[in-house]
Amino acid sequence: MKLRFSPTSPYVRKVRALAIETGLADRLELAATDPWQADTDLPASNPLGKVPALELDDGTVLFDSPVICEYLDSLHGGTKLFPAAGPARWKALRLQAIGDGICDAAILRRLDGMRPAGLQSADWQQRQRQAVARACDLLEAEAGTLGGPATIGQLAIACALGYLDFRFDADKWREGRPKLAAWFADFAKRPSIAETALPPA
Ligand SMILES: N[C@@H](CCC(=O)N[C@@H](CS)C(=O)NCC(=O)O)C(=O)O
Repeated sequence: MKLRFSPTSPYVRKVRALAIETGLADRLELAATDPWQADTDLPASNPLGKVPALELDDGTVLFDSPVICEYLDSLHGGTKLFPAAGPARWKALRLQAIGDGICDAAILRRLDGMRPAGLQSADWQQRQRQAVARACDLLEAEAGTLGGPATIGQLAIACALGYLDFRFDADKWREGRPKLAAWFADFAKRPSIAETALPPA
């Protein structure tokens, strides 16, 4: 299997973290792909032009990261990171949606901030900043439920918080959110998170 990846993508990090958690990392061939390069061939694999994209040996290409993660989770016989059914499944998927949503909003804000000054929208960036702040507030309120066996939910949250550290360190998301900060400090010691740390910004 070939994983098309960018080293700074929090969604790619989530996939790689899941592969480590499930013992599948050795089965992933990593293919560096810059989705923003003008002549990239990425759209031939993923018409949406985004990483991660997972090219299977039969030619099938899977995207986006939740689909790739659930596919990889189906390949091993150990403890599943996607609970099969019931409240545990919805809890994990909801957490994944919060984590991925934080990344979505943070990336929209960053992309707008990279446009020429006259084309940027302070309102748009503020909207995304507030979405991230509200999601972090929710996680602080629910921090007591983040313990227990790791699922795709906690992996997604950890990758999202790592991305905030990487791109929006100045926002200091830990301020006023001591429980979430403590949970992240502990969870980030897992090899799957430590070994996939984003490069220096
Ligand atoms: N929902 C997608 C988001 C993927 C995504 O936005 N990837 C970014 C890199 S972090 C990308 O490839 N962006 C290129 C683009 O938007 O054209 C997922 O979970 O995989």
